[in-house]
Amino acid sequence: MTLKEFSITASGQASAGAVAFRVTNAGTMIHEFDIYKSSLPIDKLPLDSSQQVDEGSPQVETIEASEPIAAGTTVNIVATLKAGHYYLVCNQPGHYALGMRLDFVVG
Ligand SMILES: [Cu+2]
Repeated sequence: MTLKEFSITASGQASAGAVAFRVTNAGTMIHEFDIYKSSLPIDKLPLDSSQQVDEGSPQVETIEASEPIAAGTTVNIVATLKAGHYYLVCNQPGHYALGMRLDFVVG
C-alpha cells in the first residue's frame, strides 16, 4: 500500500483471514491507514464537522484504524478480515474527500 497526497494505491491480493498490509507513506505529510466496511458507496460515507469519515456513524464499521503514519515511513498492519468488500481510507481531516479512498476486496 502506498499513501500520498492524495491517493491510496494497492498491489497484491488478500484472502480471508489474517491479512498483512505493508503501508508506506510516500507523501510529504501525515497520513493514516483505516479499513472500513459500509453498505454506502465509497464516495458517500458520512463526514463529521472536521471533514473526517464519521467513525461513530452506524453506517460505518471501523475494522482497523492506524496511528498517524509519518511521511517517509513504512508500517506493517495485520487485520483479520472475512471475505467481502472493504474501503481503505486515510482519515486525516479532508483527505478522504480529496481522494484517499480505495475499494478493496478480500476473496
Ligand atoms: Cu492522508
